[in-house]
Order: sequence, then structure tokens, then C-alpha cells
Amino acid sequence: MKNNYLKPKNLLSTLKMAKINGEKVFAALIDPDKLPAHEVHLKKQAFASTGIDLLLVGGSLVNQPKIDDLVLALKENFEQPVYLFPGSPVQFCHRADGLLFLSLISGRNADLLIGRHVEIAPTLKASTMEIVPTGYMLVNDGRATSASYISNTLPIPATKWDIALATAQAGELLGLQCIYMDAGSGADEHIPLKTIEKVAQGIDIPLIVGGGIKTAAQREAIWKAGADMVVVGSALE
Ligand code: 1GP
Repeated sequence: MKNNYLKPKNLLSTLKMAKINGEKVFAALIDPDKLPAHEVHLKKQAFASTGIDLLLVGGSLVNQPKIDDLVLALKENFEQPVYLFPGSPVQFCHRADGLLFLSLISGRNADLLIGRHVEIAPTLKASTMEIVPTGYMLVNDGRATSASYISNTLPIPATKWDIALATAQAGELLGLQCIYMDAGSGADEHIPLKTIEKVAQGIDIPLIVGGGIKTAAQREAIWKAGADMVVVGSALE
């Protein structure tokens, strides 16, 4: 990002400004199963050279004590805001700056559209962290990822940009504040650029893209296709 104005608790306004100004945001996804809290300090130098604006924490199978320890270690070692990207309500931690409140709109699993949200809503209402209502879409026609298996949903086929676009538009019209299109962590291929372009052009809310992004050139191409924020996990590990 050109201007480092991403401060704790203003991710959504930063993304909206980035979309208006054509600026780009870069987030690193940290999975506590892959980077334990006691190894976080070892990543300081490596992460410093990558221009990370935001740290996301989460994973499909992670339990709460690991999240707590990791968030604490990240806040001690890095100045970037730490946001939760939870696979389930147990992945909540008061120490985080915010949370992507994900509704899995690409699937038809009622628990992940609204059910688990009901369980955690009173806790979130009592918290001071930023809650970012996010339409989460799995888009992938390769091999199953942890996200598609654990969520028990079918991803949108990667080249069916018209379905991806209609789904994102439905999310926007329902009041969700951003769309996160994810090929799934460790996906063989990132989401096709045409699908990203079509979705970015057809919605007025910020677009986050992640999953299977392995090189800086791919990240650039995805930004150019219209993503406002790119998320990389596996390649940074
Ligand atoms: C997964 O978008 C993230 O939810 C990151 O994926 O681990 O493939 O970079 P990768």
C-alpha cells in the first residue's frame, strides 16, 4: 500500500478508501497450526521485506488457546493490526484488533451462513474490536481444500464468473460490507483473473482475494484485476 494508514480498528474504512483511490492492501494469513506462537519472532525479518499491511489469524482446525497465544505473540512482535479470520466461533480472542465476520455465501450450509454467528454475536456485541461483515466465497474447481471439506460446501466453479458475480452482488445487496473470494488455503491455482475482474467490476464494496497465490507477480496481477486486498498464507510460510 502506498500510504501506511491502516491502523487498528479501521480495516473497513481503509479498504473502502483503497477501492476509491486504487490503492492496494496486502495481508498475511497466519495459521497457528503452521506458525506456533513461540516461533513468531523468527519471522520478523522475513516479514519486514514483504510490505505486509495486515495480519490475519485463523485456520480450519485451530483451537482457541493456540489463537490466544498467537495473537499475543503477533502483537508483541509486529506493529501491523491483527484481525481474526475465524474457521469457527471458538477461534475468538479479545486481544485481536478486529474480526472478519464471515458468512459463507457460496455455500448452502445454514450454520455457516448464520448459525455459528448467532452463537458468538453476544460476545462480539460486548467487544470493542472492529467487526467486518464479510461475504465469504469459496471459488475453486481443483482438488478439495480444507475449507471446502470442513465447511461441507461446494465451491463455485472457478471459471463460472457469472455465478461468482451474482453471489457477490447478492451479498452486497444483503448488506455485507466486503467480499472475500478464496480458492482455499494451499489451492493449486489462484482464482482466475477473469473471475476476479468480473466480480470487482460488478460490486461497489471492497474485494479481498486469497488462496493459492504463490508469487509477487501473481499478487500484482490479482491487484490489477481489481482485488483491493490480497491475502497470502502458505507461500509466506
Ligand atoms: C486462505 O486465502 C487464504 O484462506 C490464503 O491461502 O494459504 O493458499 O495463501 P494460501
